[in-house]
Amino acid sequence: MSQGDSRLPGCPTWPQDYAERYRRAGYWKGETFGRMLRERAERHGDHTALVSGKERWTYRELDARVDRLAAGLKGLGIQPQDRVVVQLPNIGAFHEVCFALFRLGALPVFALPAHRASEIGYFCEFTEAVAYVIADRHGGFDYRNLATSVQAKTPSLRHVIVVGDAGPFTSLEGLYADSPVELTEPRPDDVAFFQLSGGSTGVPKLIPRTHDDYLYSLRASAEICQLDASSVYLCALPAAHNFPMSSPGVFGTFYAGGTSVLALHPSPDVAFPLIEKEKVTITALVPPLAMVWLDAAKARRHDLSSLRVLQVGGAKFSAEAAARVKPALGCTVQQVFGMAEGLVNYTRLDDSEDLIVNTQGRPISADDEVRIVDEDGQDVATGETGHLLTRGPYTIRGYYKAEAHNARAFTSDGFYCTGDLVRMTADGYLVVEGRAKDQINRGGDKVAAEEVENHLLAHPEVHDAAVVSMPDAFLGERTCAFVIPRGTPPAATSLTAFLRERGLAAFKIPDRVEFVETFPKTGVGKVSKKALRETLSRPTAPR
Ligand code: OOB
Repeated sequence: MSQGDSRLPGCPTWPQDYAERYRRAGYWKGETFGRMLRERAERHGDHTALVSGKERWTYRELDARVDRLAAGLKGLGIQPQDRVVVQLPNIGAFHEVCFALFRLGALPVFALPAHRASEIGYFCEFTEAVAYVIADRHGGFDYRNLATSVQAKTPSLRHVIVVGDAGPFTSLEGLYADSPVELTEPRPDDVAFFQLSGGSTGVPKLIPRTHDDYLYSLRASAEICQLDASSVYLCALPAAHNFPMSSPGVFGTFYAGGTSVLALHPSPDVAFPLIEKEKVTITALVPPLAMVWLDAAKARRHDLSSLRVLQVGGAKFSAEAAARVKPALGCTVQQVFGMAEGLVNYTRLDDSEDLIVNTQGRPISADDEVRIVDEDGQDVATGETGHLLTRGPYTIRGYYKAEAHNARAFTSDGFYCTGDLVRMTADGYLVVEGRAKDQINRGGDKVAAEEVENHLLAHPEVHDAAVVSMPDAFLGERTCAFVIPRGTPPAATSLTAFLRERGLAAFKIPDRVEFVETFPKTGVGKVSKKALRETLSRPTAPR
């Protein structure tokens, strides 16, 4: 048997023998998020846990506010195992809501601020969410309008909870009870929340992470990154993403008793003054942002000397760019190759310059099993490129309620098929060489080709659609949609407007649309995306 069952139906979990092994090895310590925060409040009560704008919370204050919020959420009728879609920008309320839900045993579903009606509607419906937590406005967008339309279509969604002006909905601020209430603690092996998969299929998949497995990954990450109570982590990427959440991210910084500083925007004009003021020691970026920071650092208008580690991950960081970090910012670069499904690889802070610049690191755990296989599932020789499969103490055994997909995305013995093409160096470090999954990595934002194609196919003038990546100097890749029209091609802008109206997140809207009469086919008659990508790099490509 390759998997067991968690208490929540539809969540595959580790088989008994593996669970026992991971406990015996000391990876799963039986901690929960709620208790972890309580212990930090007992140990580091007066130390600053979180900084967001003008607001600051000590561990004691954060712990107490989380208790009061958990009481208020319980008062609303939110129960253990209830799903709650959380879509908040980088503000303190995000972490208060997370930990209040963790203490209640209710399960956050971590949406990104960029998601719109298509994604949010799907998460709410698929998880039968009882509540949806938003900010009133952020980045020029009014989330209350989105909530109105999603709630109208989702019978399970009893509550919309708003940070700021709640309008017709429930105000988060009004939910903090005067005193805590008794709560039934979740079990350490319970699912704690859902992360989202970058995906390659029609709809995003939900990733169930347990207290035990996630706490192990962030505890070990904090050790690898040498975090302690004096560390100051700047969360510049969206807080809901796995990278700034747990690698080691804000949660790993809480684990170490350090301070987390939230930036509402990752641009240097927001982040650099925060680094100077809060004496930030470590932060995480995707490659395009790292490039922007490297350029902005030349102006030297801010004192960035506190920064010891710049982590870069989410997409491939070129060796040339990695080599520029130390001269430009005076800190160590750490490459991070991770996935919300589990496995995270890091270059170590004391690794040679060669490993740091030229590889994407090695796994967190001695029990991360990594296989690199050819098309037939046979292991390739060391140094050869192949498909990365992985299994281990913090890599899921299956997506939520996705039996048919799980049968393809996991081997019968429980390895997750990452869809990444990698090779392993003689020292056991991984180098990402490409991707076999039908996904575009748009500077760290993942776009599942099939999801966008399905939306395009809903357009009355579209006969067929194929979405592929095209190289881009800034983002690494952008998206191009090849479309076979039914008759006279519509304007490309009318197609992209159509996708926006369907509520697709902006980062998934194709950057370019090309109309063609037919698609090139592979030997077996499938659309050849490789050939489509090649037409984009040929000088004769249509413009
Ligand atoms: C992180 O997580 P996801 O779930 O958004 O995306 C995972 C995928 C990987 O399978 C790989 O295709 C790509 O993103 N990726 C990288 C990379 N880091 C992630 N490709 C090349 N080089 C890298 N350094 O992106 C994520 C999760 C935790 C920590 C860091 C990143």
